[in-house]
Amino acid sequence: MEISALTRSVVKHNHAIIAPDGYINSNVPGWTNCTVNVIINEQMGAHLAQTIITLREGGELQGQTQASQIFFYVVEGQVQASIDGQDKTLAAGQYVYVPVGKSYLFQNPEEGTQLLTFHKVYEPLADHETPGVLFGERDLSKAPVYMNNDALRIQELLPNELGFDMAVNIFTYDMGGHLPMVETHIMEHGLLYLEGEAIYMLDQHWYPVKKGDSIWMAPYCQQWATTMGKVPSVYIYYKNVNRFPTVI
Ligand code: UGY
Ligand code: MN
Repeated sequence: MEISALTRSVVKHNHAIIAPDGYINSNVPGWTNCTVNVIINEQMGAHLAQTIITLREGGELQGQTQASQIFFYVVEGQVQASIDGQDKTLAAGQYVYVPVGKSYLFQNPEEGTQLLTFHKVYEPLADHETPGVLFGERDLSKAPVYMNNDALRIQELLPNELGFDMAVNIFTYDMGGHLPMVETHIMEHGLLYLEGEAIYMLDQHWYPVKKGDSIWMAPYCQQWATTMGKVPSVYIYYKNVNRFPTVI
């Protein structure tokens, strides 16, 4: 019997695990016939936002990016996207990066289509072009081995160019895969588990996690993870990159 007073979700000053059992829906102007769950935003102390959107029949997301760029990833289902005049049907595993100041429309979804979004205020860099709209897809053949460990593969979904101030990667851990060290770093992460189960260590706390769970890691939140069970664990994650590290 499940007990409604228990959850795996936690919210701490420098990290959070958000499991779907605690979702409460938000209304977002321009996003209709859908449920929106705001997983991470600045109210937590974060410098990114992450949402998960589930579209019903007739669901639509219409808007214009302002100060923030938005990365949209199709977790399940399919939907038609029109981004700044470019039209494409996006299915599970496909994504579009929408830079600042561009219009977007997602419409005619399959019932139950789930989208993940990452939002970050764009920081322009002198002498480097603001990135354009970019479509792409998950592809394990484009995921090189990470730190000489055959059980770990990372696909970078955005180009490694200084014009970009955010990265979004897909990290696959085969059975037995674990981070080769405890990471301690300035970059922040937002993350969604796409497959499997794992144990995540955050700020010296240990958490069992699985497909559907999201994690926020503030800068310098110490992190380590290992896969668990008989199938690989896979997550998609955000990271801020490529900008001067201090205002001092
Ligand atoms: O890119 C990263 O910092 C990545 N290795 N961190 C993580 O997966 N928690
Ligand atoms: Mn990291």
